[in-house]
Amino acid sequence: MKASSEVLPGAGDIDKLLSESRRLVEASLDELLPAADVSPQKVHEAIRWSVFAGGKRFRPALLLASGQTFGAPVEVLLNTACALEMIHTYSLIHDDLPSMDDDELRRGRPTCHVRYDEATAILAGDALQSLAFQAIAEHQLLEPQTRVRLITELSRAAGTPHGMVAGQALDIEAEAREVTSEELEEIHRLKTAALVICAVRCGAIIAGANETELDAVTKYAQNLGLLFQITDDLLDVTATEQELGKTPGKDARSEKATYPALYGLEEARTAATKAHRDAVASLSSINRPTGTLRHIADFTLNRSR
Ligand code: GRG
Repeated sequence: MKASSEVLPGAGDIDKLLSESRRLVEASLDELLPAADVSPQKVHEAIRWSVFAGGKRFRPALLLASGQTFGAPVEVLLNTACALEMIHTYSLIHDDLPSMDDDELRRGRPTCHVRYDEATAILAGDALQSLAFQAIAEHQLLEPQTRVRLITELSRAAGTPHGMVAGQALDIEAEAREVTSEELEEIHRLKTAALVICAVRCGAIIAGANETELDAVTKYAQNLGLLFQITDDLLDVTATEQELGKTPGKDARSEKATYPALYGLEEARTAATKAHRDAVASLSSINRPTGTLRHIADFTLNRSR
C-alpha cells in the first residue's frame, strides 16, 4: 500500500524514525520490484533475497529526513529513496562476488551468489541498477525536469570518475599496499560518501531547497559520509558477526585501506568524533528544523551495526 501524506516521527526518537522510514521504504520497494513469481523467476527471487534481507535502510532514511527538513511530503520522496537502496543493494551483491570481496554472509544471510549462483547474482545487481533509474524516471509525482536532475545526481554518485564505482576500483587497486591519508580519504569519499551525499542532496532537491541550503546540507553530508565509513571501519574491528550480519575482520585479512589500519583505533575514533562535529556544525547555517539530521549524525557516530 502506498503511503499518502505520511509524516515521519520528530527528531527526538531516532529509533522510531528509522523503523518508520524502514517500513515505508520496504512497502514501496515491494511495489517497485518485480514479483518473485514473474518470469524470469530466479533473478527476481535473487533480487528480493538481497533487498529484503534486513539492511538498515540508512540511505533512504537520510533522503526522507533531508526532504522533510526542507518541507517535502513523504510520498514525493519515496521512489527516489527506494532507488538509492536499490543502487546500494546492487553494490553489496557485486562487492560480495568471488572476483571482488568474495564474501559468504551479508545482512545476516548467505550472499546472493552463494544462495543462487554467480551469474544470477551479477544479473540481480545489474537489474537493480536499471530498476533504480526506472523508479525515478517513471515517478508521476515529480516534474520531468526534477526527475532528470535526480537521475543525474544518482548516476554521477553511483558511477565513475566521481562516484562509487571509482571508489571501489581505487579500493581494489590499493589492497595490500601502503596508502596515504589523502588516498584513504579519496577512497572513502567515493566508495561510501558519494551515495550518502546523493541521498541528502536528492531529498533537498525534491523539496525545492535553494542553492545556499543545498551547499550547507551537502557539507553536512560530506562529513556524515566520512563518519559512516570510519564507523564501518571501526565496527569491522570491534563488532561481532551477529551484530554486523556480515563477516567481521575482513578488512584486515584483505589488507584493506581503513582508518584503524592507517591510524590505529584511538585516532580513528578521534577522526570519527571530528567528522561528527563538522557535520553538525554545517547544519547551523540552515534556517530549517534540522533536528532529525542532527540525530542521524549522532546515531551514525554511536552505531553498533
Ligand atoms: C561493486 C560498484 C561496487 C561497489 C561496492 C558497497 C561497496 C562498494 C563495498 C562494500 C564494502 C564497504 C565497506 C562499502 C562501503 C559502503 C558501506 C559502508 C556499505 C555497508 O552499508 P550499510 O552498513 O549496509 O548501510 P546495510 O546492509 O545496513 O544496508
